[in-house]
Amino acid sequence: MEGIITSIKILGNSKKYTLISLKKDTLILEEIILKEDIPLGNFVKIDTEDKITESKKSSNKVLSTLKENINLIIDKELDRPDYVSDIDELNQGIRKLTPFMKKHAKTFLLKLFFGAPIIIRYHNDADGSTGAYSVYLSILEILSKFNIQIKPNITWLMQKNVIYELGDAIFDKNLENYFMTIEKPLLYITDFGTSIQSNKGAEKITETFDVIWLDHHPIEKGFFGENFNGYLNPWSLGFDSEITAGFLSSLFGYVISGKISAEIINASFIGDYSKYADPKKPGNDLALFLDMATSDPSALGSYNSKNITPYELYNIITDKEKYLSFINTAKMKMEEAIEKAKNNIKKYKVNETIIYVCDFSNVKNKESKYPLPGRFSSKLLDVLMEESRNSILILHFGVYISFRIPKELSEKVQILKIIEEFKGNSEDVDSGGGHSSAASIKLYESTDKKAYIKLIIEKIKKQLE
Ligand SMILES: [Mn+2]
Repeated sequence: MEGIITSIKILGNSKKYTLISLKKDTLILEEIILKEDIPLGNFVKIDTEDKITESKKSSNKVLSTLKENINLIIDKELDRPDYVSDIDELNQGIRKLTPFMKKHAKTFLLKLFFGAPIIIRYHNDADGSTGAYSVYLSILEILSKFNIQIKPNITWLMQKNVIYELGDAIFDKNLENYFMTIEKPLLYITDFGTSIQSNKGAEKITETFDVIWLDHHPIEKGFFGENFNGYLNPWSLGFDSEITAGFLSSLFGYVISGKISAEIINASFIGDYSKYADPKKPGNDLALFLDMATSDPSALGSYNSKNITPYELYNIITDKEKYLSFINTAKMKMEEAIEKAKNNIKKYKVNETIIYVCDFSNVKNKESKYPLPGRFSSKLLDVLMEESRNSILILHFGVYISFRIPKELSEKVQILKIIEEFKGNSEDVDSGGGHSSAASIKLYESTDKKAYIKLIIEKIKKQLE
């Protein structure tokens, strides 16, 4: 094998080298693990017995020509017609998003081919994980298209909270200790972090990483991410949270590889309570499965109880029998929880509207992490709405209060406005946000939660009157 070394990964006392070469217009990527030290950027020839037969420094000219040529190959690959959704309204969004996606996809592919470390962080719910999963599938597709056998340097991290904290940035930057690469490392974030509380982390990571950040939460004033190149949010383009992160990442995956799955997109819409969700189309089971998988990775046999990677998901989803049995378990657990909630719920009536208040600790099965309150509250509201369309749900657990408001009421009941008002009073409220139909607020331990819920109900009542 021969090529230019674009990435060196340190593995104890040996190193993994990524070699790039171009034969005519064909991109060839190879990797080799050696004990020898070879400088980054060198052109090397290695014989069949893994002996280095030639090693010489590449001039800057050679390196920049290589990059140019690979960019040409990428441009050619990305030159495909825009994705067309069968949901008409979405196509406007797709048209506006696609040019940005193309720019980011180009960055992503260059990093991928050059063996730069890539960290992919996704929120631990059905939406965030559909995002990670679709990016994963598009990587598989593009590698197979180019007939590339090497394992890319990608780290998949599921994000439990909704903030990209300084600690996360420090953790990510630590990766630099294990790599020497021509291309800067890349952080890809989806479905979380659009908050001023992510500012410190975002500032820190952009010192040495390129960042692609696809989110759909309303943008907080003063959010640092808004300033940088790789940040993309439908809100900045005149759209809103109905375009989910799972959809954004699926579209990103399409731009990269030409492949996209309507089922994955629908699962993200269902998972995030988007108006584009269609319960009659495929996606329900996947949303349910991903929701359980991300709430409780150990239930799936994941070696890490805090993380589930897309390749673990892939292994289950493509094993029909296993996949079905997990779906059945998830359905059973969800139904159990719904029944418990129905027997443990308080009702407040305002004209035609019923405000339901549910204490999640009365519902939660102590042995199982699934269901998590977020998805559960969406499901519970669906069930409650079978009785009356005019239903609002407040579900609380620990220091969190979460809200589910049906679309038809979300103009009248402006929950984000109420949350913003409370956030002004920082003595009681730690953080809060979401979108018009699904939002939550985090109180401090010391805050009197019961009194706060009462206050919130009063505010909602006022908006309803
Ligand atoms: Mn989301």
